[in-house]
Amino acid sequence: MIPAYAIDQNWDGYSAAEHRVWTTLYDRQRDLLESRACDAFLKGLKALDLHGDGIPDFARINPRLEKLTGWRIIAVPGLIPDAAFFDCLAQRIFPAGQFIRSADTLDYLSEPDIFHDVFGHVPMLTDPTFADYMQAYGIGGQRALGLDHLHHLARLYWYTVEFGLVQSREGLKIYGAGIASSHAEAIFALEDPTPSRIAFDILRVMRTRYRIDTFQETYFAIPSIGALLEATLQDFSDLYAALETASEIAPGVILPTDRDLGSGPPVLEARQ
Ligand code: HBI
Ligand code: FE
Repeated sequence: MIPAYAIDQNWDGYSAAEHRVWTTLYDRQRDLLESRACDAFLKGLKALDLHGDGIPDFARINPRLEKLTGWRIIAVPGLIPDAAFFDCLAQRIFPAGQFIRSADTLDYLSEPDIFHDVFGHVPMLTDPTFADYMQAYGIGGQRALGLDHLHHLARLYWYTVEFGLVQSREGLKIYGAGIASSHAEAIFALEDPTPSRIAFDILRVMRTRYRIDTFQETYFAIPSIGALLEATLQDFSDLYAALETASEIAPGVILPTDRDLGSGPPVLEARQ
C-alpha cells in the first residue's frame, strides 16, 4: 500500500545549489560526529553510503536499507498528520521531507527537511534493534491516538529518536536525529555545562515537557539500544495509568531520584 502523503522524490529536479547545501551540511556534520555519534549511527552512515556528493536518491538508498532491516524511505512534502506518521512507522516506512533548507538558513528549520530526515534519522534505521524500536513506537502511536496519551508518547519520541544520548565506554554519545543533524546542538548536547544528562527512565521521560524553540535543557541517556527497545515492548497501559496521577516535570528540573550522568568521564557500567 502506498502511504497517503507520499510524493515523488523527483531527484532529477534538485538544483546544483540544493545539492551544494547537502554537501555543505554533510561535510560540517561528518567531522563533528566522528567522535560524538554512537557506533550504530556511524556504521549506518557508511552502510548507506550517504556521502557528501549531494542529496541522496531514495531509489539508491532503499535497496540497501531494505536489505539491512526491511525499512524504506518515502518522500513527503513536510510534516504529515500524526495518524499517517504512525501508520508509516508501524509498516517500517520512514517519511522524509523532500525539500532541503536554503543556503542562507542552514541552521533554521520550521519543518523537517531531507537533511534532518535522511542524514539525522536514516543511519539509525540500519541498526536492527533500533529498527524494531521505531516500528514498536509506530504501533504504540496508533494505540495512543485512540487513548488520550499522544502527548506522553510524543515526549518519548522527542527524548529518544530526536534528542537521545546513549552511554558507551567512551562516555555519552549521540543517537538522536535532532542532535545528529544540528551542528551547534551536537556540541552543546555533549559538552555544554548547562543541560542535565540523566539516565533514561520511561515514566520520567513521559512526564517531562520539552522545548521546541531552543536547545534542550535535559537529555536522557539510554544504557543501550537494546534497553530502549525492551522498555518499549509493552502496551504502555501501566504507564498511562501511572501518568494519570503523576505530575508533569518542567524541562531542566532534576529530581532526587534522577541519576545524573554529567558530561565528562566515561560511564563504565555501559554495555560491553
Ligand atoms: N511528519 N514528516 C513528519 N515527520 C515527523 O517527524 C512527524 C510527522 N508528523 C507527526 C510527528 N512527527 C509526531 O507525531 C511525532 O513526532 C510524535
Ligand atoms: Fe526528526
